[in-house]
Amino acid sequence: MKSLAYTLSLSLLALAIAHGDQGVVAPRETEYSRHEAKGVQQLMVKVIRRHPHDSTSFTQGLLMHGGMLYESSGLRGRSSLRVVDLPTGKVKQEVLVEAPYFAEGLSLAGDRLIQITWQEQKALVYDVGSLQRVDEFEYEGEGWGLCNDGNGRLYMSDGTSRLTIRDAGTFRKISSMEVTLEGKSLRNLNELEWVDGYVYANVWQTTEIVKIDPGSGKVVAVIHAPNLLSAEERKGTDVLNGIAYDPETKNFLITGKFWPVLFEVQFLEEPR
Ligand SMILES: [Ca+2]
Repeated sequence: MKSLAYTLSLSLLALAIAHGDQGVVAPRETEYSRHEAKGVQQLMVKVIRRHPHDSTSFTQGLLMHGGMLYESSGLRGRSSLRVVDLPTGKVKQEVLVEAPYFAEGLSLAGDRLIQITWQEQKALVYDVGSLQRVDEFEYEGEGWGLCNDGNGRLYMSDGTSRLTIRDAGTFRKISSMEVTLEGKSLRNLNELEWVDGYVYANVWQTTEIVKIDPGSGKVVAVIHAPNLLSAEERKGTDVLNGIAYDPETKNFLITGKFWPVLFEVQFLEEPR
């Protein structure tokens, strides 16, 4: 007879598969705990400031540009692209994304915003100033997260342990890479951000962010971000998702799906 834990883990797995990136599942630590990943730097989150965040936003993409926050919000029939004022959390500009598109990751390439979609195999392209849709690209597979290396290449996640590298102008696939933590494939890579030569990725269904060396695909640091929300704030929320970087303050901005708060943070070594 299978143990209860085994049955439970299978049930959780079935739930995760059934819901994909749309699922509403409580955050839990990744199977690669800090104890198992001894050779990897362990970082914690220091909260610098808390900003209001629209708790109706199912955050799938997040970036800073020109002092404003750009956010892609998901769910079929409710998806949108927003420009958000960071200190107030107010949505200054919004474009709705029609069904059947389920908006996911977001990145900036030149003066164009590229918003990928979960299962629709289409990237929607907008003029960053007007938010007018100006183009679209097709691709194969799922779309989860997207970031730009600032050197003509986009990195895209699809929920697996692979990142696809694409031309930022044409969206054509250049190559792909396997992301590993201590030699094991690390799946469920979600929202992405490129900062100072590294890819930062939310790991779906966990309260962890990983820092990836794009040269080797190896995780070089695990950032632990548990318990950011109070018990009261946590009600009705989904998982941690969304990483942006503010070059002005050199702080990271992190939030989650339906989270009422966006956290301005720094990643620091854990005190010993
Ligand atoms: Ca991002």
